[in-house]
Amino acid sequence: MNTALMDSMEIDDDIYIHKSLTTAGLATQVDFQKRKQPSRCASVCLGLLCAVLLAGNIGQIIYYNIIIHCSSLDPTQANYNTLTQEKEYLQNNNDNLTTEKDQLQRNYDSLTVERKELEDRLSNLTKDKDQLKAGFNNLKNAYVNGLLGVSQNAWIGLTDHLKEGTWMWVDGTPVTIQYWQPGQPNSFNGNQDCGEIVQQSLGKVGEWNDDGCFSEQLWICEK
Ligand SMILES: [Ca+2]
Ligand SMILES: [Ca+2]
Repeated sequence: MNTALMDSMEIDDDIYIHKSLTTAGLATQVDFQKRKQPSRCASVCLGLLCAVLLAGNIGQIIYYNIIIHCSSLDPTQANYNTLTQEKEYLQNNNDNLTTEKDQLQRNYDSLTVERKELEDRLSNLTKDKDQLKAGFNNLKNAYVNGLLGVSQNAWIGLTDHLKEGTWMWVDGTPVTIQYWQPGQPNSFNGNQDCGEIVQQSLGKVGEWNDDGCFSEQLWICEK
């Protein structure tokens, strides 16, 4: 067998060398193949490790590109978050404004009640004032009437000389309370522009009449 020959020898998976080998050569070939087996296992393991690492890298790329990258740059999500914050801000503002509105409404209602009370008080005071003024004028007219004798008349400072039918006191103040006799003033013959008091029975308020300012008679003035 030292001279036995082999027609071919497998050096690796793809290459064959045609060579005549001796027994020693064959032993060398067997030793070579034995030394070659760990190298092939290491290559396989290295290949598997590379595949695992490659798969890991691909997974990381997918994770960052699809999950993290997409979630962080998703404009729809970002807009939703922004709109949610704006909604909460506007809701808080709306709540504050509603509270202020309610407080202002309560203040307005309170002021409305106070205003109505003040208007009622003013109206009552105005009525009291008018009643006091009417009472005072009655007393004053009755006092003047008491100064006159029976059937006696007196000028009291009334005139419509400036404008027919518009009576005022000679100092220019308007006449607010009037005591005209029934049917007076009648501006008889168109020349009655002065007012006089016509004496009434004692205890009554004197009544007024318009007469011609040319008539000479008693006059009474208020200081
Ligand atoms: Ca007149
Ligand atoms: Ca008259």
